[in-house]
Amino acid sequence: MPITVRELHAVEILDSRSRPTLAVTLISQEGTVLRAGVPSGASTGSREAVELRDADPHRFAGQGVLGAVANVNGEIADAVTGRTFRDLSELDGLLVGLDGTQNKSRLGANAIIGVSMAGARAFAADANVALWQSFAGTLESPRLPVPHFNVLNGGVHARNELDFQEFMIAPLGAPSLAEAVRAGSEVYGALRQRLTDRGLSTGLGDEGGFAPEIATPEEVLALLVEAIDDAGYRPGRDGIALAMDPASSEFYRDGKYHVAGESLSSDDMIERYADMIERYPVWLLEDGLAESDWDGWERLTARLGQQIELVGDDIFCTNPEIIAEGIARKVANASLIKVNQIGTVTETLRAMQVCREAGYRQFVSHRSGETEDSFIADLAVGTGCGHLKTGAPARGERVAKYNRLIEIEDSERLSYGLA
Ligand code: 2PG
Ligand code: MG
Repeated sequence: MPITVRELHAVEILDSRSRPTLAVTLISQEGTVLRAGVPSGASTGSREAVELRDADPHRFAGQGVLGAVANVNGEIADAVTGRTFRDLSELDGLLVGLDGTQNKSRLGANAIIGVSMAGARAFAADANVALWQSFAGTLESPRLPVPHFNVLNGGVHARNELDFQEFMIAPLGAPSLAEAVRAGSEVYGALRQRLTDRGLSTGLGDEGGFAPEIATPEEVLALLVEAIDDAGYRPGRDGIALAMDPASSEFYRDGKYHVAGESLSSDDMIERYADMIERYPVWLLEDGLAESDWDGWERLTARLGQQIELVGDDIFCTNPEIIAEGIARKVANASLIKVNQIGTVTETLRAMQVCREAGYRQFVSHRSGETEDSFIADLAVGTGCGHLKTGAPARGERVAKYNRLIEIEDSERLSYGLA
């Protein structure tokens, strides 16, 4: 059913890292009020849609978003108020056209994605279905995703010495979403205890995982296996598997990867990963190599692509064209999916479609800077993508998404898992 926009409004709010972001409110002709909170990344790909920041050193150290807010309340509101849209792609198409740039740098991807997310909610509300149901039929059948809990943080998301950014636990063998969340929480607790026993810090990184002073990724993987065991679960694909996002573009300099004091070539990194996979139940590796290291990615995929899921984040930027290029070059076998990385919900769904047609998996993701908006939980369920990462099983902005999944499971009879 078409919707008519009665009112559109944005305001500057705070994200989970205490940086400004946008909250967008769209009011439909019928008076339904729809809101969206805009996420924001720290380890960003260079080809991401551009987040507009004010660069005014007197406000929020230059991070303010009053310009983006003004674009929503001015130019975008003028273009959409009183207008009727057949579907979300028509609204998103108008936003992309209005911006007029390749990377949404004029009006700001943060402004545009907020309007697009609120718009998606307006179409769902108009059809009288839950948000996840409005995505049903676009890709796979709706399904509850395996949550990937980021329990140990390093890289640019933490102030410790660990170079790898994210270590996740994935309850692939859980019988239901609720049991998967329970497992995530119990292992998180067991890990806290292990760290305390060793006299290591239980301070948190940006996504709610612990950020202790541990130098090497192998030490972390060993610790996670112990914590899974402590909590009474089986480490492995039939129980709780491990996943990593080293976010390696962040420690790639002068053609080398700088890990724990060592300087490694792409091939050194590939062999290091091969060794980790051999010794620990790692089932998924995201951004194992840098966004500019396409040749390395080809070799990584040839070497490990049959054994584990290789997810492209910085290298693909949820961009359908770049993903298509990756598919042609046999780079990775899955793509991370972040709505603000491409800037509209319609283009996000297109990126997922490109993946699906090539047999690439889609891994829906939050950003390190988040709001309490749980949009991505519905996106992951409705598209049936099978797995999602949205931080630790702790901190309100992360837990909001996991709790939303629990609510959906409670109200619907959907299957859980990747298969
Ligand atoms: C990532 C993300 C989310 P950021 O690298 O996958 O975990 O981090 O939002 O900082 O890009
Ligand atoms: Mg990443």
